[in-house]
Amino acid sequence: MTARPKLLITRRLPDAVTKRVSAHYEVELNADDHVMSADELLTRAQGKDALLVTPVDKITPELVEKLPASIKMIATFSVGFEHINVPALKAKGIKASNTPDVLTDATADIALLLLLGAARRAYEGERAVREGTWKSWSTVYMLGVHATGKRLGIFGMGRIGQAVAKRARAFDMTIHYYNRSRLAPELEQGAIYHKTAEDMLPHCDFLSINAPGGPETQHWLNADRIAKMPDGAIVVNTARGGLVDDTALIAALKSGKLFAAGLDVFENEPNLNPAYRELSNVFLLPHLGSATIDTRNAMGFKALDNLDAFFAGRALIDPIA
Ligand code: 8YV
Repeated sequence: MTARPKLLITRRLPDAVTKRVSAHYEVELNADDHVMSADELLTRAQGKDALLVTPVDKITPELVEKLPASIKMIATFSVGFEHINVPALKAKGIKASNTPDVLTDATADIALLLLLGAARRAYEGERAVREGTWKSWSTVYMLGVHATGKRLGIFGMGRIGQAVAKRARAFDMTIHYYNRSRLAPELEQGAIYHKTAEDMLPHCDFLSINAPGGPETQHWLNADRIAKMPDGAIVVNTARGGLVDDTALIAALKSGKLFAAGLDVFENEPNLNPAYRELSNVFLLPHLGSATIDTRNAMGFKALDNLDAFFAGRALIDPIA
């Protein structure tokens, strides 16, 4: 029997995934699921053939430089891979994969939940009922923004953006989008393409952010861009916190320029800008985009499918390096 590949798994995996991986690999697990420092990761990577990481593990050029030569493959349990320095991996001949597709629906579902939750003041309403401050029905109590029939702008029309559009169509929303390249008509499905994001913003009663994170999109939604949106618009972010300039968004939520926001992701998670906690017109979730049992199992299995392919000498299914 050939030796089983040795794998360092940096965070706890769903049980079904741990069971499968343990049957085929010699695994080192992170028993208490803490976030490993770069030093710990490097120490525990000694003697391993591959790493299974998540976005909390920062695979920087410095870390890649110090990785033991035995590491040949890194699979990330995520679709986003801005935490992985791909050029550094390529330079060292290390392969890498991510987990696209399987989390598209779950993340788009959360975007709609945030869109509706922000528009209809779900957080304030929930709190009023729970805390007993709801005294009587009234024609003018806790009025929100009507979503059906409004215009939704999507920044980043990849798989998740398209799945958000599909759901928004059920609310008779008109879809506007900005993407690096225009989609084919069968994917566009009548959505209105804008050559620049700036052209799209005045049409956004709602804005859903669905573009990848990283230096190119850092603080994309800033004060200038918010100023281009209609007054009383609503922002939803299920992509990466770094796309939003928190100071600008918080100012717009405070001034009433924006009616509300729904956020599942934050810069420096979980240490979000504390001003968000003080605002009642922001609907906050702790990065739950892909957090369903089915989806997290599927993400784990996809990461393993890629590792299996690599160790069987086949091409990766979802290569990023
Ligand atoms: C995950 C995500 O919750 O896949 C991604 O890029 O942001 C989320 O779906 C998380 O990153 C799991 O590792």
